[in-house]
Amino acid sequence: MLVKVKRGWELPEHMATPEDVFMNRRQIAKTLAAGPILAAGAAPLLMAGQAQAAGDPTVDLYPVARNPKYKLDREITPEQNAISYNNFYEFGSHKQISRSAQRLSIRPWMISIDGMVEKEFEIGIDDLLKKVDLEERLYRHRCVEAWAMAVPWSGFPMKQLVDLAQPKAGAKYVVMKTISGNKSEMPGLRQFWYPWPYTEALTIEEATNELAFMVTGIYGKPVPPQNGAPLRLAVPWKYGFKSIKSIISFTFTDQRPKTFWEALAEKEYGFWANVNPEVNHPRWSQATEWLLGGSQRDRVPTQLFNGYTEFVSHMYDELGREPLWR
Ligand SMILES: Nc1nc2c(c(=O)[nH]1)N[C@H]1C(S)=C(S)[C@@H](COP(=O)(O)O)O[C@H]1N2
Ligand SMILES: [Mo]
Repeated sequence: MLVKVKRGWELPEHMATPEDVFMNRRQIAKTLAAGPILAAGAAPLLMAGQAQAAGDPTVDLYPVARNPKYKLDREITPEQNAISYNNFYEFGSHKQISRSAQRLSIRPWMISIDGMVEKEFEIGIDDLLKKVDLEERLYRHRCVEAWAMAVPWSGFPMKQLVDLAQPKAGAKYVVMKTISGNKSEMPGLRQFWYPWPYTEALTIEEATNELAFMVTGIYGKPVPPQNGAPLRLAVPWKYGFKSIKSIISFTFTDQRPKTFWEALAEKEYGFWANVNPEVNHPRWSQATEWLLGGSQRDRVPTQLFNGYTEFVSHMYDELGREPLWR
């Protein structure tokens, strides 16, 4: 039987919902018992991960020229914070997954473009990189848990991928999925109560908005596994969970899918997920945020659409709750 458990010891910014809803006490006990074993096993992997980063076949592509159009209102987050405080539940439902993520094998990496497209195809990440124009962009990132960062991503506009895919006229959404299945590479997948694979989606209008960015690099280097190698999304006007990592498929469809967090708790993590300081999470305020590298006590105001109103407000009602095109 599934019992609703309240975990009072959790920090408010911890995304506790799925465990609250789906974990029973015995599962919690098992998960806690497994923790130290996983941590001990991860130690030698750091070296392997460093070797992999050094051997990334795309290392010579970076740095790429910065597009000056996308400006920040704050300092760039120190690299060490952005690459060591992560959400990537496939490696565990806590922030310190950067070591264990080094076991993700990122070559070969095939990406499937399918569904309502002129012609379905698969393409390897290195071939895809030859067909797109890489640039660097400074973007803010706002997690629904109320931490935020500002990072230099490298990558290409998602519109270039949509153009390559040639969606049919009736397609309305593009659904993206994260690699899954290999539990020795991704130990978090053993948490069977999550609806793997991690799935996200945008409307085609959102996906072709100039801000929607496919990330392949960070801080002038290939993006490391913990941040979503070799291909992840950055949609900075939405809460961070929309920015799906380590993508292996793009499916064009006229049906709105159930996304990963929406399937777990749709009232807390809805489909649109536009950053909005006036709509609180049921268990904490979204009015302010704290910056990675700083103190959780130093809060800065959160902005509607995470400050990207000029680029995206035309797509939604004035509160960003619903799209206008429906
Ligand atoms: N596949 C996958 N993508 C994911 C997540 C995840 O758990 N799995 N977490 C999301 C959340 S909640 C956030 S805030 C960002 C975190 O990105 P970062 O670790 O690069 O800061 O990744 C998003 N993409
Ligand atoms: Mo997040």
